[in-house]
Amino acid sequence: MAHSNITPEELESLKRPPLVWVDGMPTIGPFAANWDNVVKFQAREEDLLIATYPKSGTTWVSKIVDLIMNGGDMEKSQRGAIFELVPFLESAAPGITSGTEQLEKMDSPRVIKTHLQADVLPKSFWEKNCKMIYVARNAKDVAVSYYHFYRMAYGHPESGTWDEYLNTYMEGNVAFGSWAKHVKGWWETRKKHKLLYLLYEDMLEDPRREIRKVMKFMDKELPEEIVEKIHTNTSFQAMKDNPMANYSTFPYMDHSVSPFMRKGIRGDWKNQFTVAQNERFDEYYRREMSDTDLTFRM
Ligand code: PPS
Repeated sequence: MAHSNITPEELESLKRPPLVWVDGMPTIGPFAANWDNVVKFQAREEDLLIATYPKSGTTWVSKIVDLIMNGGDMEKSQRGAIFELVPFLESAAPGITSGTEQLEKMDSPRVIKTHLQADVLPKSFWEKNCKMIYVARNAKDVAVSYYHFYRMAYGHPESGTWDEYLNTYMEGNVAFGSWAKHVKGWWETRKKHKLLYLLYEDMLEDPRREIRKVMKFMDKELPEEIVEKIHTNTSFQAMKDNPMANYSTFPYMDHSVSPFMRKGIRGDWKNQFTVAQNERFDEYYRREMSDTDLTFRM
């Protein structure tokens, strides 16, 4: 299990820790306490890393990868919650087995989740030439999803109002830092490393096509009916209804504030941004993304 029992009183006292900067990147307070173990983490050649900026489709692609590894066998894929099957490398908190501890005990092949910026990733992943899948999502929908996640996942600092949060996000003072730095850093990485760069919006547009891309990258051939099964079992509604995928068994979250599986759509930012906020954001976006050929569909 990824976490042991923790009393409601203990949980209460651990809520809303401030962010801590490690290697120039802001991270969740308690994660910093385990940072040495992250830096010296020993990747193995057969590891598959799933890297994302938060709220970009991590859980979705994790479930797809686990199903592909298990030939589409849904029963096998239900052997544990997604955060147990695909441990979160840098996670650490009282009452929870840290990601590094979980991974050390795990047999190969391991699938590993990280939100670290490319330049902060432990060097053993590069040395072992591990395969990596990166998923990026457009900056505006991420901002909205992340805001609601801050509200419901109390390992983060208080979100403040939406307007305050949006400013903090644009400043890069949220957990795992600047969205722009993250997506650009990993985009550059794909030029020199075995990295499959996926877009959340492409996954929404044609999930079967993206599942096939992941299969190819993993050197797995599966018949079309299995692709269909994987697609069905990883739809937003299927994952929302699945306690092994929807984080309902994870502590530190209050799904009554906002569910982890919230909307799963593109363009929800239009329901959240005011016209003025959108103008401010577009200016930020032009500034931050002027030096890259990476483009997004908002
Ligand atoms: S985390 O906490 O960073 O690991 O979150 P992450 O899994 O990256 O992102 C959560 C958002 O992804 C949406 N989601 C999905 N969308 C479409 N289809 C599927 N199957 C799916 N699974 C998760 C989830 O709803 C969050 O987005 P929002 O916009 O908040 O709904």
